Amino acid sequence: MVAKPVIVGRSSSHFTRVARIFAAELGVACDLRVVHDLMSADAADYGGNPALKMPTLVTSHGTWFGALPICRELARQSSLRLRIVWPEDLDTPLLSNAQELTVHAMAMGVSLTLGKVSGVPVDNAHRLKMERSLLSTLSWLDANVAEARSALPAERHLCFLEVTLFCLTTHLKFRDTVPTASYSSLNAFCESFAARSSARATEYRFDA
Ligand SMILES: N[C@@H](CCC(=O)N[C@@H](CS)C(=O)NCC(=O)O)C(=O)O
Repeated sequence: MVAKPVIVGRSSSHFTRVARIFAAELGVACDLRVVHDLMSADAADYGGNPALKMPTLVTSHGTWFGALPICRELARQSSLRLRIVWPEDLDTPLLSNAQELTVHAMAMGVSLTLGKVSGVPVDNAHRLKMERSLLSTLSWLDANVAEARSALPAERHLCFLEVTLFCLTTHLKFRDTVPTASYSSLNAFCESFAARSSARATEYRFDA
């Protein structure tokens, strides 16, 4: 049993940052329990997640696996009544595809980073395909981010699509996964989102 909710994850992880930004925006104080060994095969190191993935949210009344379920639980726990745009609210092809491709690119980023640290050769066919997939997904997102954002409800406080897009784009730069300088629309969006105190409080860094 824990008094204060705990997010199990890493300060360098983009899915963890999504959860932490939601926690900060929603005013739900959480501790971070760092997953120190990325190669650990012990679910206990990931807050009990048998998939050996982070983030996990551990609270006094239950444990949630994965960024989106965690964000939903944080919203339930929050006393603030924020207007949040969730993936199921994205009911046009443009918005729905933007969300799908953002989460896909995040998963590609995870696989490419793990491939790099575990020594997958640069000319490995699957690695090359993942890189191609990531780059073409980023081009699509860059071309569509402005129109997609202008189609979002104007009165929103928080939007899962925007938070994931921010965490994705900034993480690619942080980990140098692929060059990002040419994605001017994505970078412009990130610059404005980065001014939020939730973004400033969760800047990527490698945990000690
Ligand atoms: N479906 C999960 C995916 C989480 C995920 O891929 N997390 C990465 C860190 S950003 C991870 O656990 N990486 C370690 C690994 O894949 O071994 C979510 O939405 O939270």
